[in-house]
Amino acid sequence: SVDRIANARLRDRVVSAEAAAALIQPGETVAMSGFTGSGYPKAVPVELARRIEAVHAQGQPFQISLMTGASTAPELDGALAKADGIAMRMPFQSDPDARKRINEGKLDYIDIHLSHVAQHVWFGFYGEIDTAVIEVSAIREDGSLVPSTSVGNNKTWLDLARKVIIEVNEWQPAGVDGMHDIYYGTALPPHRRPIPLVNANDRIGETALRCDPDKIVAVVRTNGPDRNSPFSPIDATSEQIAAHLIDFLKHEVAKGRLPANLLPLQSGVGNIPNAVLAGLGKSGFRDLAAFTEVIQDGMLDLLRDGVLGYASCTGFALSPQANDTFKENIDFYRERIIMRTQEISNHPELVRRLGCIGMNGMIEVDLYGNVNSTHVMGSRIMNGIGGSGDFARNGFLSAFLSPSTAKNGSISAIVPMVSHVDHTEHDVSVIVTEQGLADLRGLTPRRRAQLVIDNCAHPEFRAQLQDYFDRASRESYGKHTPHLLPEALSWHQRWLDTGTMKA
Ligand code: 0RQ
Repeated sequence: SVDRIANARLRDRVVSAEAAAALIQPGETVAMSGFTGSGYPKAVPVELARRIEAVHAQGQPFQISLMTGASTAPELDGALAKADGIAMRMPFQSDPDARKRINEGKLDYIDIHLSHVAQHVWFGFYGEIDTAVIEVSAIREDGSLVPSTSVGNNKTWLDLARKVIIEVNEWQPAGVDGMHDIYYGTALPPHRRPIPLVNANDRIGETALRCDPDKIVAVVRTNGPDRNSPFSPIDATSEQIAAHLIDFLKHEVAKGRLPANLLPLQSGVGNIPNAVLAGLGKSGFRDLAAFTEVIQDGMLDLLRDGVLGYASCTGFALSPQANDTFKENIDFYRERIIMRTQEISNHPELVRRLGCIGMNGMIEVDLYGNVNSTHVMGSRIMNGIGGSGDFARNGFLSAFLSPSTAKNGSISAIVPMVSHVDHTEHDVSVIVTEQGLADLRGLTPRRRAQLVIDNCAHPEFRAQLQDYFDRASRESYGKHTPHLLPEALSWHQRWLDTGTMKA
């Protein structure tokens, strides 16, 4: 087969993963590729974790600050967290070992909007980047780098890092070449210009990443799969949530507020968004478009069936089965998928211009529509805000989806006051649970509260929410957004004390 490293100079820099990892020093800020389990480096982080453990065994300190696109995999976040090798992590992660350390207060984690990462690093808010470790699918003869299954922040990492380690992963399909669109027109304020993208499938950039070859200190050959975790089968709750949302979208079309083929869809990852996509496939919609961060199984199916004409993303989250389909039909998908940098896939200017429809999961929502996407009981982080805020704040409308209860019915996802706020009442259009849908647009806080109780709350918690709302409406200091302050977070405290939010 053809050598994936077509540039002779860079072929001479091929070393083992161990030798490459030895180039990373304690205290460095290391920026790696990877977005929702796709396109992350497979070998160097594992070797780095091994080296960190060896140094720790000798009683010496060794930690790095770690930045990526979004979540990665056990071979990256997991290995480095287990080795206690991460001092600071940003911007999004979902690894159980890293999460545990973050929640024990042993790992500093900074959770920011995914569209902010590149520019905040450019602005200098995170200091200098010492090393970038980037997975690619190939190196072209001219030395340009063909990304693999995610782009994330790779352009920024390659532009800013002092030294660069490239992993060339032969497992990734060679046919991804041509799927990417790397925009080099970003500048810093006050020199910014409009981004020339007006349709979700416009190409505005180049198909490969540029990198100064003098900065590339090592090239490592790998051959390993992306994380590719399977989705659970779609359950009844997810199906009901999906059905309510799809009915709503049809209603909006009937009212003339949305075109018959809707507006570009953004979908979070997880079983519920996947169920929504499956539902859309059976709903009669055609010629849909996606302008989103992540393509998961459901979107590949919609593309295959022609329900979705094309999709723009920055990464994938596929089951092993869907990944096989993707690889086998790469020529088909390359015509229909455009992978962008995450500063473009999530750009507020573009999300606003295109009028995206955001559909994301949540932990809890309060009576007035404030949404918590990240923290259990106000303090324990689950994953992070990811791109949900980029789309909720800037899209045409934003829907937040969740079962009405969690933890075997002991927790109500509808609470008097959220214990942490990621999306304020001003950025949330629609709430959906398996009970029903609350369309909060154009409603005052008190009317929103009644609708959320009536349409979305679980029957086991409805009377208790109504009682809180009625008493707050009578006794609250202000009657615009009624609250009983000593009680507003008492449901969470009760769960911590007794194991249930039920009074
Ligand atoms: O925990 O596995 O320990 O039981 O949260 O919940 O119901 O499986 O739902 O996988 O869709 O995740 C908000 C976390 C939902 C996700 C969140 C517990 C529940 C379970 C997962 P266990 P489910 P999902 C694009 C968009 C933010 C990022 C985002 C998320 C676990 O959607 O991370 O939107 N969103 N990115 O038990 C206590 C509650 C709970 C609760 C759920 N009210 N109280 N625990 N859980 N609700 C993608 C990117 O940006 C990259």
